[in-house]
Amino acid sequence: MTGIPDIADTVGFTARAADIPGSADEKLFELPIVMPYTCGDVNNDDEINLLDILYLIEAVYSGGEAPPYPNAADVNNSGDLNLLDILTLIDLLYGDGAVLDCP
Ligand SMILES: [Ca+2]
Ligand SMILES: [Ca+2]
Repeated sequence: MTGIPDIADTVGFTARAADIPGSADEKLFELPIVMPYTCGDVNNDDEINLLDILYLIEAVYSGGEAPPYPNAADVNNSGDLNLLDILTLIDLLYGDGAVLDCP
């Protein structure tokens, strides 16, 4: 198996082993996929704070560098990064405490 997962999930696969005399056995394995980012941690420094909001503003409006894990910045799970993600982060940190929903 190869590739880079873009969603957290569980991947199942069956491994089969056989020997020359003809004996064979197989076993099902499940591999949990854990995403390497924290939702809302736009700059991937293990904290969610004002720097994440500023990073996202720079990326969305000033041609700044894209977030290391764009899905971590898509906090409303809309498929793109825009003002709504920025406002959601502001609400999380300084408002009523928005619930983040990343892909
Ligand atoms: Ca951060
Ligand atoms: Ca979004």
